[in-house]
Amino acid sequence: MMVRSALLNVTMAAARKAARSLVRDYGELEQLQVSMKGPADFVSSADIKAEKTLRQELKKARPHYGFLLEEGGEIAGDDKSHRWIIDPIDGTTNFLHGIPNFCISIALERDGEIIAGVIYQPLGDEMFHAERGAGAFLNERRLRVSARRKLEESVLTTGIPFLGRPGHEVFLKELGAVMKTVAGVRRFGSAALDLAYVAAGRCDGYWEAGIKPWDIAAGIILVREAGGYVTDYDGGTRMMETGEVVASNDHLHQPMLKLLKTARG
Ligand code: LIP
Repeated sequence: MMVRSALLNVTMAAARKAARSLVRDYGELEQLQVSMKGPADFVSSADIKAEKTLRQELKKARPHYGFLLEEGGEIAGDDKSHRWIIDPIDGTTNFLHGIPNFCISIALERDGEIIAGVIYQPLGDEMFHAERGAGAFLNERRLRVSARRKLEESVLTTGIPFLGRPGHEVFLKELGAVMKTVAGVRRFGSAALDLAYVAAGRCDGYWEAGIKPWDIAAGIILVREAGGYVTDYDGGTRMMETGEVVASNDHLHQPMLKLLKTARG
C-alpha cells in the first residue's frame, strides 16, 4: 500500500467527492442531448456544483489558502504563498456531448511554483497524481514519460482551435508540418488529460496554444515528475502567462520546439 502525503490525500478525497455528482450528471446528459433547451445550461450547473464541492473540501483542509478557479476566478486567502488552481471539468465540450474524456484538475501552487497536482478521470477511475520531488503516479503505479527518440515513431496530442477561438491559420501551419513528420496526431479535448497521457507515456508529446492556467497547472508537475519537460513555445517557463505549452521527453522536446517554430515561420 502506497504511503501518500496528507496533502495529496485531502486533494484526492476532494476530487473523488466532486466526481460523484459529475458522474451522475454525465449520466443524465444522455437524455438532455435531445431536449429542446439543450444541455449547455445543465453542464454549466454541473461545472459550478463540482467547483463548489472542491472549494468547500479544500478550504476545510487548508483554510487559509487562496484559489484560482475556472468558474469562480481568483479568491485570495490569508496565506499569500499558497493557492489552489482548479478546473472542475476539463474537457467541458466532451462532457457536454457525452464524449467520455473529461477530468477534474487540481494543482497547488506555492510562491508561484506548482508543488502538487491531481488529475482525476472519474469514468475510468484514473487518479493521476504528483508531488514535487516525489514522482508521478497513476493510482499506485509509478509513471515515466515515453522513451521514444524519434518524432517519426511518435504519437503527439494537441488542441484544435474552433469557432470563436483565435489561431486557426497558425495551427494549420503547425499541423501541416507535424502530420508529415510523426506516426500520429490525436485530439482528445482535455489539456489536463493530454498532459497526464504524456506523463504516462501514452502519448510522446503534446502542444497547444490558447490554454488557461487551470487546464495545465496539474499536468505540468505530472509530466516533470515523470521525467518529462514542459515549456512554453520558446522553451521557457511562461506557459501559465502565454497560454502556449509543449510537453515531451528529453529526446523529443527540442525537435518539437524546432518543428513548431519553423512551421510558424
Ligand atoms: C479545454 C482544454 C482543451 C482545449 C479546449 C478547452 P475546458 O478546457 O482542456 O485542451 O482544446 O478548447 O479549452 O474548457 O474543457 O476546461
